[in-house]
Amino acid sequence: MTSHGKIHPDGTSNELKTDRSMKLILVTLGVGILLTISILGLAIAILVKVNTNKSSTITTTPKPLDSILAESIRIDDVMDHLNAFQRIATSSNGNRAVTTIGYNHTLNYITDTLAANTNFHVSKAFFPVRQFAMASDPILISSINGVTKTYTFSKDLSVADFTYIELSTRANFMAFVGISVIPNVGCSDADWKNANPPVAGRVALVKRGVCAFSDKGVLAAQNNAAAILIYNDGVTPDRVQPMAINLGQENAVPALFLSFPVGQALAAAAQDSSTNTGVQLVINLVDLPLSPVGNICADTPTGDATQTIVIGSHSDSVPAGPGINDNGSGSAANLGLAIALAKLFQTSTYPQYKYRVRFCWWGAEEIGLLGSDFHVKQAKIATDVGERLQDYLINLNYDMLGSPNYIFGIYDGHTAASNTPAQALPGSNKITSLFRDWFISQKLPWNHTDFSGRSDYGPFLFEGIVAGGLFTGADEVKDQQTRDYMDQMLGQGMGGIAGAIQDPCYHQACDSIQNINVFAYEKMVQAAAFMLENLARRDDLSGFLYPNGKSTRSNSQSPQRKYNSINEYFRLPYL
Ligand SMILES: *[C@@H]1O[C@H](CO)[C@@H](O)[C@H](O)[C@H]1NC(C)=O
Ligand SMILES: *[C@@H]1O[C@H](CO)[C@@H](O)[C@H](O)[C@H]1NC(C)=O
Ligand SMILES: *[C@H]1O[C@H](CO)[C@@H](O)[C@H](O)[C@H]1NC(C)=O
Ligand SMILES: [Zn+2]
Repeated sequence: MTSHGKIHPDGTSNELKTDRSMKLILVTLGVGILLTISILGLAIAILVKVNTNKSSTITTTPKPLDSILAESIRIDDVMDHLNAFQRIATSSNGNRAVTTIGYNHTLNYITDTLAANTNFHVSKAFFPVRQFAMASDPILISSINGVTKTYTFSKDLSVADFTYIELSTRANFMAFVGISVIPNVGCSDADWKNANPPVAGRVALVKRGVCAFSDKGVLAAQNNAAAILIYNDGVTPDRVQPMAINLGQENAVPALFLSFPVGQALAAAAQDSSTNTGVQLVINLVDLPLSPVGNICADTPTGDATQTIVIGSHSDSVPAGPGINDNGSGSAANLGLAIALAKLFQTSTYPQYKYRVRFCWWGAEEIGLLGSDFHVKQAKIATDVGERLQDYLINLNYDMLGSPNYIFGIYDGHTAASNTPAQALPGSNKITSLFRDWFISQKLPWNHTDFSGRSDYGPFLFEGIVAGGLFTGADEVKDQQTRDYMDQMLGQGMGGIAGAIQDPCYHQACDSIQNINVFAYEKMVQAAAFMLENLARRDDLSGFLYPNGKSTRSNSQSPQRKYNSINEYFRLPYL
């Protein structure tokens, strides 16, 4: 997840990274064919290479998994769930994104399968999500000393002067409105207060950088800007054109994204007191209702509800594709784990756990961790025993477990954001070590991955709940050293492809059932099962995870939420 769902602190989106990585690969491979064909070809090449090599070189003696649950879980069963998600996507316009029928079918499949195979208590909680679609192309016209200029809108960002920002509110300026250039990059309230002329009632022009785009949007609204125009910073050639971004569910201002030259020219004109500069803008939206999105949780009927282990994965895909690796693989693994545990509990030889286990499928991860965030917010105000945040000991998160050019990635507790509550750190580091030791015992290669809170564990971690998880890679390129290390551990040729993206179908239509490396996926599922059993069999899990004691923040103590609310690139169809 360094790769995954990441927006850099300066607001660089995944898309740009993907773009760059793709360019790198295209150059490396010297392929001059169409981008889509290359992506598909690459995915197939990686899978063929890895799968072919698997049969020839992998050692045959399976290692004991050090976990009855891990031994009991069958990858074929997990693949059945994944195939079901693929069938749902195929029969639902190719994806399982929130607000689509494919998403509803996904939720139904999860609840029906749980009902048929477990005696767990299943609950669904719905929360409303804002949808966004443009009714017509947005319009941006400037007037500088009476000379008007109409800027080019295009969905092809390489030719666009500007583009819309998702979850912009509507605007229809009849007259030209003056511009206020926000000093620095508009990340502090002081920047906004120091704008001259004052920004209230004017259009704020602010450069990309330093903080999340949504932070700039919040400050624009707080300072009563009539609209916000964000522009690229031109620092490198790939930071010139406008960007497709999303300002988040809570955005309350009209917003457009400008190219660097357009933003710079407007800023220069607006700052020159001898000129009279204003803009007109029109942002016409389709009226869409709030869409209900569901979280599903399934609880073991036994175990201490005030000491709950939460295992989460997200149930939605991006609109671009079926989302089988991202994040069908996590969802199916979670389902497989829940069912395997229910089956074991029904045997007399497998004692019940001391702790309750709550398996959850979060909705709307792809548009900003909305499902897990909603759940944590509810838990913070809940009073029922077992539903309160204080009842949670740990959140394990599984998202993207079968990337074609995989790594065995373990969230690295040491890379938690600096504002993570201290009580969550020792336990999170222990989870990292436990996973690492398991991979070592299995003679499998392993790598650390980023733990900055940009997936569904983020809201838990931010409230001081220990977290951990696994991740096989998204839009990062596998380097030579990592490939060689994996080759050395797994057998020559098993290490995948150096210089290629870990999941070349990340957030694309080709993220289908073909996009899963079953060998890697099985290991990750086993690791997840090992972790659950290892934790659940401890006498004093709370003492293990919170050696210095555990408290849960009250609402008033929580600082403004600082994990990124726009963790994934998200674009609804253009209506
Ligand atoms: C999905 O289910 C929700 C909740 O039951 C419902 O309101 C919504 O209309 C459904 N969406 C579609 C596309 O069927
Ligand atoms: C993965 O781990 C190996 C062995 O420690 C190391 O050489 C390699 O640099 C790591 N790769 C990444 C991307 O961290
Ligand atoms: C899949 O789940 C993982 C773990 O929660 C998460 O990090 C990742 O963002 C999810 N995948 C996508 C595409 O969101
Ligand atoms: Zn994603």
